[in-house]
Amino acid sequence: MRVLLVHPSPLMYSELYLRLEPLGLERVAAAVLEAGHDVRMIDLQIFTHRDYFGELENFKPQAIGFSLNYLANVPEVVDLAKATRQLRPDCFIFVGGHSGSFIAPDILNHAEGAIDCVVRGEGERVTQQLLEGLGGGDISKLPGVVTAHGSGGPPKLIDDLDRFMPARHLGRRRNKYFIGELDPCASIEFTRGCPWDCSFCSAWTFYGRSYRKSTAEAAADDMASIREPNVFIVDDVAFIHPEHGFAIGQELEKRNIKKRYYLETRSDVLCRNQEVFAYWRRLGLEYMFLGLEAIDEEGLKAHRKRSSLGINSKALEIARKIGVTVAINLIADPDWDERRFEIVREWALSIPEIVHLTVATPYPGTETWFTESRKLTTRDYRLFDIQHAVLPTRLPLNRFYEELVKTQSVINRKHMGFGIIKDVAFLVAKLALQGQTNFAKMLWKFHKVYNPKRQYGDHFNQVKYEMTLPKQTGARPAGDALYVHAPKVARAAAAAHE
Ligand code: B12
Ligand code: SF4
Repeated sequence: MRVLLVHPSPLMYSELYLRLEPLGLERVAAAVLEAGHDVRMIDLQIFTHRDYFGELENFKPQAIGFSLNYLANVPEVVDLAKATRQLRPDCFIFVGGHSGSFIAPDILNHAEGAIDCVVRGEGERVTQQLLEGLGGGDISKLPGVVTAHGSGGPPKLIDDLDRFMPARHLGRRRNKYFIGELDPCASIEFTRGCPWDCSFCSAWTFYGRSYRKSTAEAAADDMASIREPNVFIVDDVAFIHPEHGFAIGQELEKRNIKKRYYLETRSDVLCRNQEVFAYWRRLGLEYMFLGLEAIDEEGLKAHRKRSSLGINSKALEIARKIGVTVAINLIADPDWDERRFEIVREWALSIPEIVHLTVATPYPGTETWFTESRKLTTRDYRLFDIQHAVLPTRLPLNRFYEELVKTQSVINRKHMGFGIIKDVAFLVAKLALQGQTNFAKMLWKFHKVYNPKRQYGDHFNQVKYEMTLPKQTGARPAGDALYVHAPKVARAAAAAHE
């Protein structure tokens, strides 16, 4: 069967700091290839809608799978599915991915028949079964599959993370993937899931709070297949188990692999396992993303971060000692006033690290979707990108964005002092000589992307598809209602009954 897999367009954040390969889609593509199908992939972060329709003409796919990791992409994917249905009425159209998994019935409703099913959870194995089922089976009985006529119950986790290595060769114009000055940059996955349970995050609810690892050999083989000199490690929290990080590193050394790396981790993990991060520094670790989220104990508690200010500052000291550049994330609450923004600016200017602000956003899959007592001010999916305020702001909305953008640009300017500009100019020139211009373009785009008028104006766009409002109960929902993949206890009980 001819199968086309599609990643939707970039959101605001990716217009600026990064653009990364669709690793989830590449894993699903590997599984579809293994099942013997003819597969193509198109990434609309790089290609246009026109290219997509061109692909429909040329390739004439019999099945099309859209990746919906981000809520803000829902309207785009639903509209593309509707247009595709008009052009190719017999084509089987399905959707999968992180956010899609939490709102499957809503997606089917919006699509009015243009989407045949939503695949919840990990897509590799079930997509193989789905395509096989199109030959005559009842696909609505497959675990994780939701159709307008019924659902096959909760999805199953794949047994082996090593089995479906990303089909990177299906990606075109890979030189467009970058993160900051790591240009070009590939992505890799060593582990899946997160054992913590922060109230604003859906990484743990998606994977049923499980945490799985690939073998060190498979991780190193995957790395060896990457051509790019830079690699972003997509794990939610890198090196929770230090022995795993050491084992992968040793395999890389055996294969003489040298690259520059960017990873994400937690402060307490960095403090606890500093040796493994120091070791990776020697292997080429350059940048680290730390979600500190708040600069006061009250905020850390509200996000259920299970960390403390003491641990956060110790983590920053360790990163400085090791020599890794840290990008910090803080969550800006819509309730912030001018004074609060001022405090954050002062704090951010007092430390050498890069600080990013995201806006507190309850979304399906998070606990705050149910517990947040403030009413959402919008039902527009496109605003649920953690760069817009979807809860009532204490300041007038336009003032909130002015403060947000001012804070972000003041912080960014600190990294643009004269000495640094010289270094940046050197880097831009060096990359340009290698034909890489993503980083250079990013530097000039800040004011176009982070523009308070643009962000405020986004609230007045016509809304075609409205989100279903949460049943705000003030409490975490009972049982497994919060999860896509059932947590271990429930999985064990289900297996005992099988
Ligand atoms: C890497 C990553 C990114 C990369 C994205 C690279 C890319 N182009 O895909 C970057 C750094 C660019 C990024 C950016 C953002 N991200 Co992000 N990101 C992640 C992260 C950490 C890992 C994703 C990943 O690659 N996992 C590994 C692969 C193998 O898994 P996967 O993609 O989930 O794919 C599996 C399934 O979802 C499914 N699947 C996926 N696609 C498809 C398609 C079909 C057809 C099928 C059947 C199945 C299927 O099968 C795959 C294999 O099992 C996740 C957290 C997480 N744990 O998922 C957050 C996450 C997805 N991101 C999140 C957010 C909020 C963002 C931003 C909006 C942040 C911001 N500050 O603005 C931006 C916007 C991105 C954009 N679209 O432009 C949220 C999602 C929130 C939401 N509900 O919308 C997450 C869940 C983080 C969180 N803790 O809340 N992100
Ligand atoms: S914010 Fe990080 S540590 Fe907390 S649950 Fe999400 S991925 Fe895990």
